[in-house]
Amino acid sequence: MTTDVTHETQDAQDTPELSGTPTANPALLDWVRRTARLTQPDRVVWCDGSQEEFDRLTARMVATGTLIPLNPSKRPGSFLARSAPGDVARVEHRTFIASRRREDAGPTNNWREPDALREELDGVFTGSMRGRTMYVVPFSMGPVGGPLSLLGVQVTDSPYAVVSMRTMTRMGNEALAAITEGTAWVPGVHSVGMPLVDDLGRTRPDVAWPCNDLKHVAHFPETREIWSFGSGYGGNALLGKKCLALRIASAVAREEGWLAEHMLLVKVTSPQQRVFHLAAAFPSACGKTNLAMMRPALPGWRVETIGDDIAWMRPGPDGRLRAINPEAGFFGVAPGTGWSTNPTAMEMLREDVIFTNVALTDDGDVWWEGMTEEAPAHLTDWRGNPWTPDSPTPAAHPNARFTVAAARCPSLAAEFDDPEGVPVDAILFGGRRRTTAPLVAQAGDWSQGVFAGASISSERTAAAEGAVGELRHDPFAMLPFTGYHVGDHLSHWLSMRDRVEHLPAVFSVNWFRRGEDGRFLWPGFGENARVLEWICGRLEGTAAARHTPAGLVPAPGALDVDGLDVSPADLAELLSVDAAAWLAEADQLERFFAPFGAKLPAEVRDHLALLRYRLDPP
Ligand code: GTP
Ligand code: SPV
Ligand code: MN
Repeated sequence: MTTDVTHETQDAQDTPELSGTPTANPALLDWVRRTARLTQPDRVVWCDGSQEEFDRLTARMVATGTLIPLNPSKRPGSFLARSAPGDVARVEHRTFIASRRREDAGPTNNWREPDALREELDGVFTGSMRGRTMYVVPFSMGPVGGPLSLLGVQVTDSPYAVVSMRTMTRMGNEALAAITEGTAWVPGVHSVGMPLVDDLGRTRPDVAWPCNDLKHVAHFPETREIWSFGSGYGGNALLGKKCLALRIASAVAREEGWLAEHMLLVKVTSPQQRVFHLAAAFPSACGKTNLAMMRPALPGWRVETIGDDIAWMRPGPDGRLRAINPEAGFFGVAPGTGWSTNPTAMEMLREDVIFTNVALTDDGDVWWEGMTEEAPAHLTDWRGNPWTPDSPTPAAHPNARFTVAAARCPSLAAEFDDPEGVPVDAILFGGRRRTTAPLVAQAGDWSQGVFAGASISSERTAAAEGAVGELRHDPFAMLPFTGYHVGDHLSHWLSMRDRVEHLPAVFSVNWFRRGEDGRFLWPGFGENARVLEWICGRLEGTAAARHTPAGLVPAPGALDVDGLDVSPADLAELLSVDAAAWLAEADQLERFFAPFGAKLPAEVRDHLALLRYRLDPP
């Protein structure tokens, strides 16, 4: 699927000398100039974030085969992108944290010595944009100028990254205007790593999804820089998201006394009109988008969306933890999203969406596994091949994604844009566990809550390269996203006790428990409102609980299962804490914590001992 690219000539500010640049910020100009000298693009374009710019770029990507326009009568304003088959997910083994001291990156990150990494990056980025346009993309994570927001500038040779950044961040002129001389901003250099002109000056044709087998997703938390090479996939290429808003921001947050976390953020209103704000950390593809957009199955309850992936939480002047969603859009998992599981998302996806690696229907619409119960008789799969329900491979890639503006979300809360954020009442930690972890358990206090966050483990999903289904520890659902030592992350969480007067309550949840026959014991999705009701009841002091070694679970009758098709035996299993399984869990945790060494907070070690003591009193 190679397409010859006619070289773009219609861009206005198109000389590498940067004539007519829309900023006078010398540091920014100097950085752009140096980056252009290194990567050697044909031209440099400053992005303004306008609709005209978006239309121009998408039209060009349609012409080059990067985007397929969908049928406007089915899916107006929408496009399908098909990535290269090897560029479909985050590349954790090629994601690097560079710090002068190895122990500042910790045992769970791929550490690199900064000078050595810089030299390596200089090599791969030299001439990497030859024959292409380098776009300069100014953006803000969080409302521009907000007290919890951060500014960034991404340069990229990927127009797909540009239009995605426009949807996912506050991108363009307003952000650029905020980056005045002396203002802090995070630079990010991104190249798909496929120059169109080689060292000898020979040209080669472009392809629909350029990328490189060699990938680097590199972070320098000490100097607050990002360098990403070789991939066009979201988490590797949209630098505002995981690279800035989690890996760099988590390090900034540690220094400044706040939290940058892999969390959804929702506003929950009870039938009595009591309002609660919940933040929840689940690993990738484990239900954040679903919970963030949940339509409660319980009458009178309302869930409104603030964020579905990232939350920044700072101690507020009111003594509470105040949170924003730093993003401006949703980059969500398509498979499994259907009218029965997430009708809000289905409505949100009616128009103005960029889909990546889903299947194409014969009438120019999209389809993925789980969208409808029955698959269409014929499709074009995510690789561009004919597909029928008899085909041995899925029609959509399991990590196929949609990119859509938050404004399109019908359940978006009015507080979404509030630069001051919302006060967090409860934090939920969860994973995908077929056994062991109960449906819901409350931590006795903040310290036990930190232990619960540190103890998350989950079956691996398709969101990152690797074996799907394998159980792995994923503390705070941040294993691939913390920009510093994981043990310091635990200490930092514990230290919030000294910074926040009214701390949120902490709960663990698990929607994924299965019976011996393999079926889910809990119906999940909208029915998870029953768990939220119990959680809100705990906050109000009205819901009853019983003690288990793993925390407080609903007392008999305290969880509303009225009208639910869950047998008493299944319910008992869902709320059970099996001593043998939990002792094995404790052993695994001890092994996981061992490489943290002296960085494992004593308090966390004590909670592990206490867990064992409660499970098996001497
Ligand atoms: P990232 O965007 O990768 O960070 O992930 P996410 O946590 O937002 O993932 P998402 O909500 O898109 O999770 C998608 C997967 O979780 C799909 O396979 C869903 O079907 C499944 N899922 C979500 N909620 C539930 C639930 O309550 N029960 C069950 N059984 N599956 C669920
Ligand atoms: C995740 O993998 O957790 C995502 C998608 O939210 S990505 O932005 O690609 O990391
Ligand atoms: Mn995520």
